[in-house]
Amino acid sequence: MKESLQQILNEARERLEAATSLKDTEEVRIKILGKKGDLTSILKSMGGLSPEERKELGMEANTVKAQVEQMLKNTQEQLKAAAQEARFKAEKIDVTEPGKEFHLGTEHPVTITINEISEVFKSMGFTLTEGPEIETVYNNFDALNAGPDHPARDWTDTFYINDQVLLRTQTSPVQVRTLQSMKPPIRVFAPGRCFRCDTPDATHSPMFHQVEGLVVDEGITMADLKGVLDTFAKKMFGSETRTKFRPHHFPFTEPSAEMDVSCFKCGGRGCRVCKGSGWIEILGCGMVHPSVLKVGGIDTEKYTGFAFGLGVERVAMLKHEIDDIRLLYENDMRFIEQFK
Ligand code: 2U9
Repeated sequence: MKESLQQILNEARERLEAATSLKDTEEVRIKILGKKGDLTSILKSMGGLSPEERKELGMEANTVKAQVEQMLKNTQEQLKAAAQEARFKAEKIDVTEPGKEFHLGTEHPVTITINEISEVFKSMGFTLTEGPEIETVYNNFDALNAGPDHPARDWTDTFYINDQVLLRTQTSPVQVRTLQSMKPPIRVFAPGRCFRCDTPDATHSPMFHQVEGLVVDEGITMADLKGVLDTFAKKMFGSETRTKFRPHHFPFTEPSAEMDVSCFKCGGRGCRVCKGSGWIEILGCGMVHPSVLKVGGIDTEKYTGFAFGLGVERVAMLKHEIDDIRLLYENDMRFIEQFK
């Protein structure tokens, strides 16, 4: 057995000296120290020896084991060092080469405009609200007083998912949810994505963004609407901005109006941006229709409210003199980076 131990040690030495990879060293380890390895077999077969022989041979076997382990460790370290050395030799790094350009994205002009509008309304005490883009037909149309034959309901104008669910065509359903979940005083605004079946052209996109607002409290009148929206216009387009309100019609507001601002480019003299008129149409607004307030369980004897809605792309395009809405969705960095 002593001879066998010596042979094991010699074999280990020879094979490890010849090893060229970690796989070779692992094979040596398994052959000698593994569960069915040569040394393990010897240790197992020592049961039949006398106690003295077992003690002596045991000590020698342990010495051989320690030696093999040490040789394995040394060889593995040498092989690892050699592999690293070879890699370092093979890889050449040109430290004088210029680094890769790090391209940091910029905020999208639609995001910038939403943020600007949001800051103005927040400064006037409005709270930001959000809701789902997939809505019920009820929240998008019925609750907003759009009768069963309202043209906007047409499947050619609206993306229906089924006869009760659609992609919201405006952010108004967010305020319907607000009316149903909050008690007055209410002062919220809702920016978000909307969808309509429009063929894309220079002024239309099937996906666009709106910001809508809603105020409900005791004693709210058209004067509050005009005051808030005139302040918004001055904060958004400059303190010299003047506003005018023209009568209009929406199913969800009565009376309804559209608000024009004096042209922020020419100050009202007439230019390309205002198409020579001196005025630019910016938003729609009105006093919330009592039927809509009732849908939210609001006591219409006690409370009144006003609402408004504006198209974000339209504001961004006017402010930055962008003449084609499609430029906003192509995500060409050369275009987007101009709004940093
Ligand atoms: C509730 C009650 C009333 C939201 C309003 C408008 C007027 C409006 C358009 C402007 C341009 C949409 O992007 S656009 O096409 N919107 O003119 N929106 S009042 O009125 C509401 C909303 C929710 C519960």
